[in-house]
Amino acid sequence: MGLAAALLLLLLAAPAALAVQYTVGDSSGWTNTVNYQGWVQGKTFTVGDTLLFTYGGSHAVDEVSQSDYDNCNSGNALSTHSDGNTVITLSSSGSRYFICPTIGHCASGMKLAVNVVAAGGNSPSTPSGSPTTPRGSTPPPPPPPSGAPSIMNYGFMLAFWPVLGAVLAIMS
Ligand SMILES: [Cu+2]
Repeated sequence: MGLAAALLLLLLAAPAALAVQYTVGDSSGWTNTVNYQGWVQGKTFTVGDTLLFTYGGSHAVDEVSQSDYDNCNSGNALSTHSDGNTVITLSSSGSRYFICPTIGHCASGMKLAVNVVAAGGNSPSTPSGSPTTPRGSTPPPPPPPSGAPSIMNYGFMLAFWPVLGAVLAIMS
């Protein structure tokens, strides 16, 4: 009983403790040779997770609005980082947009949009009210069905209990 309760507590507590740090571009880092639309595919960014941008002196990280992301405009950046090792905490649900302000880099693809979902796993309500799904937010495919083994077990149980009953009846 104590062990079961402890395991249950662990299961309940674990999701909150599992904040993930994503290194943007993985080993390539934040540079102009990575397709960041491709990099976000299949990843689920949850409130509390962090993005780590690693980059050399020719790059920087500007967080921008969606329209400035679309237009590669760094003139109204919400925040600017150029330390080469920038950690951004995804502190709320919704979309976040990052571009490199170096001339030509954003236009050549050095731009990152992430959709951050609430820790409970629910999709955030879109603040703009737009019904369109943001790019890269396609949910992952469901896990493959694992029904076969349990069906086999069920069949085994169906066969097992009458046999056991017969054996016990014979023995008594
Ligand atoms: Cu750059």
